[in-house]
Amino acid sequence: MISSITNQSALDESRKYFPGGVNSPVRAFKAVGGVPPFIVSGKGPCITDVEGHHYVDYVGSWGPLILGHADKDIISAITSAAEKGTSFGAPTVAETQLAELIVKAFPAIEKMRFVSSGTEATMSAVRLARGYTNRTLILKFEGCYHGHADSLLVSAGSGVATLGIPDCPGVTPQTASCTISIPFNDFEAFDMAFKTHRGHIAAVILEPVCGNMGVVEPVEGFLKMIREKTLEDGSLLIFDEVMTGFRSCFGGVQTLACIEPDLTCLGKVVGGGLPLAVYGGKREIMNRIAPDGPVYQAGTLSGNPIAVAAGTAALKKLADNPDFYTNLLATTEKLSESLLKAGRNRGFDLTLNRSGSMFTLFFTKDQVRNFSDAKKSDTVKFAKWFRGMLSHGIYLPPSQFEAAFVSGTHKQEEIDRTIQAAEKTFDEIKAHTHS
Ligand code: HOZ
Repeated sequence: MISSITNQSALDESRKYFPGGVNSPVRAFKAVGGVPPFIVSGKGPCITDVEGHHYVDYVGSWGPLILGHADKDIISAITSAAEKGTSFGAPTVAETQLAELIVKAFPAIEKMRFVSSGTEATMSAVRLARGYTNRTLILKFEGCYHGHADSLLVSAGSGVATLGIPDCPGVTPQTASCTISIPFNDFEAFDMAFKTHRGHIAAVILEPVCGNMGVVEPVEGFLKMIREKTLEDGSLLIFDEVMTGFRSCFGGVQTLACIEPDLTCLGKVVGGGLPLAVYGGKREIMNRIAPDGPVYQAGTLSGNPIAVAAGTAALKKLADNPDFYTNLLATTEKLSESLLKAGRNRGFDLTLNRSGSMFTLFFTKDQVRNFSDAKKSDTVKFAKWFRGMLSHGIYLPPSQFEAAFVSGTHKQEEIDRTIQAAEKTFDEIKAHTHS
């Protein structure tokens, strides 16, 4: 049955039922063109589509799969949890055990709540910040993406940037006006925002390393300055570590940067590839959440036993392997530097931004330190690069404004295959440009 299906026929069918034929916009390949492969399976660093093509995968389900596809320990944890029941809507001991692991990795999280997606985590953290401070305004950064809650869809990255949607219809002007958005890495704009709105900003929310405008790291002192100013003004600092949480290291960017946010949002890796996310932070703040406090937030599938089992298995495996992150970093460094070299040697203007095991290749020779810089990248060239790589069996994020993710299962063989594909792709783009 599978052999008679093509990616095109699968897309034609799915378009009858889903907008764009997909269940999350970037998957439709609108920014890069072509037909998205419909995936039937994944193992380790590779995925296979309905036509039987194998790809080295650098999407990794958009970040969760740091241990690769179908990790045997995660699968066995999922299987044994499922055999005992798939959902109870009641507390389980397993939730507390996962919470203990999270607190060990993130000392700034004293108390937490499990939810099912990163969007739920950030949306709830923002509500809590407003409820706790009795203030209204939220400050975010242009090109940072914190899920699709109304108040956070202002100047957002990820799919919003990919599709060039400046203001999302359906978000009321009243809601949007409570979100201030300023450029990332801009000390002056931050200072000005706090001067203008002193005493009214409930929270500053940011990806401490951005992944949704492509990868962009904070410049020296930027996170520290934000921490100092928020403390001084009495507004909360929310780190959205949905992408970076258990990816940059076992304790996220906050551990590497030695910054303690008031609230942290986690997702992706923490769920081991299943829908689980977390928001948490200082006990005093989290005690404002219902039923201990009046800020309401709930969810039927929150703390779902299968997701909790998958997350626990993933975190235990990462915690038990002290060399995991060092090796992952070395692999990513080797791979990304070789890609950069392959392109530059062929005369392409490129900038590589890498943070841990996340990287983005921008088609510009200039530094990329914020969203305006990222938008200067030649997205037409990016699309050609993306399609070329796909045709040579390399599955990259189908947007300039996303991060590529490397997993612990990407080994020399996959790296070599990727570099060869890159050399061919750059040559082809060049030949095509000059013909
Ligand atoms: N917003 C996700 C990337 N930053 C994409 C989610 C998806 O398409 O699965």
